[in-house]
Amino acid sequence: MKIIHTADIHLCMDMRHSCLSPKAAEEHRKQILRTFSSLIGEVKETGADILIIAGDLFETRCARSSDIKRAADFFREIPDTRVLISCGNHDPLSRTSLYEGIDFPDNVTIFPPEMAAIEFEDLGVCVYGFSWDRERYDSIPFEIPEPDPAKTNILVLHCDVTSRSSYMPVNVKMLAGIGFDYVALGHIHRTGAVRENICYPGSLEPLDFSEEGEHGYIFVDDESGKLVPRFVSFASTRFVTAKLDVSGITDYNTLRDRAREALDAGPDDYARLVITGVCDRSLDMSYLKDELEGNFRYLLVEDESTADYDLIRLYRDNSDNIIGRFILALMNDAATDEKARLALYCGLDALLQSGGENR
Ligand SMILES: [Mn+2]
Repeated sequence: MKIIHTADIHLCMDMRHSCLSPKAAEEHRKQILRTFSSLIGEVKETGADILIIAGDLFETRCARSSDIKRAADFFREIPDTRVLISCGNHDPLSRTSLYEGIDFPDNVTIFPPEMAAIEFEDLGVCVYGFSWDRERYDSIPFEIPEPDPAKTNILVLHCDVTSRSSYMPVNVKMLAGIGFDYVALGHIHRTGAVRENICYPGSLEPLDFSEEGEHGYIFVDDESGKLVPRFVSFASTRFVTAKLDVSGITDYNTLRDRAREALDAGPDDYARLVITGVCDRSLDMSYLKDELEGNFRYLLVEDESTADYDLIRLYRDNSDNIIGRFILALMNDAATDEKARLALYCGLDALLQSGGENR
């Protein structure tokens, strides 16, 4: 028996928290749909008996019923695979849910908002699952079922595995002790096995710069009667962040070359470059974006650097006010102490912003 376990696809998400431009966000939204379509191809190719979607298939606030219909049509392409959907906090099965009123094919089961068991006698498998019908659960709203040792038992849960959470906190130790052959989790967007047979696949495609690293799904295979999960990298994009300390860099070519070196990303990736340190006043960071953005799917440059001030001139122009006194107090220490230097520059940033003095 082969199972493909995915979760947190967030189809239709508008990416408004992603820091991408509206155009890049729209492109990523389409990419997520393309990747989901490829996953359906993967189901066909591997001949998976079961496709488990452990919550957040959709971003309900952005989806239209035609989008849900599109997903239902995808499932029509894999009639021999049992598709089991557990709704999560982003696509809860409420009365007004878009899942209602869409005609899903016979191979699809959407778990109800109570713990339910779906048995496939031909496979000797019983799959337990639950759909959220609201956006928060401070505790588990059901008893975890007792599995029948004569069968292969799988549990599907969209939940958190920390002790305190508003997203259905579940005690992993307790869960591991119950004896399920496999527990298919959803909700955490980074892939990881919390126990050998209790896994989060993570989001199928990463959704923003907080979702670095590899993304994909979990392929579960039956090896001599034991279910063995294996992560399969499947996403077409990566979100990559690099930090670049520009202290001491005085010419633009060096800045550009260091930025290139720092960004370990390619044309399919979303790249973010965070500029730190003390920046030479003559360097304009906007050139960096213009010159490098063609190397990536999208480039975000965040300038967190502090400007390198002309202290002598600034002191001369402000010797009779607080800016001059501030420079005088820190200037000697700043010559030898990096912390004092940063304190001086950050303080000047704040003072000059409020006082209207030029850099
Ligand atoms: Mn999610």
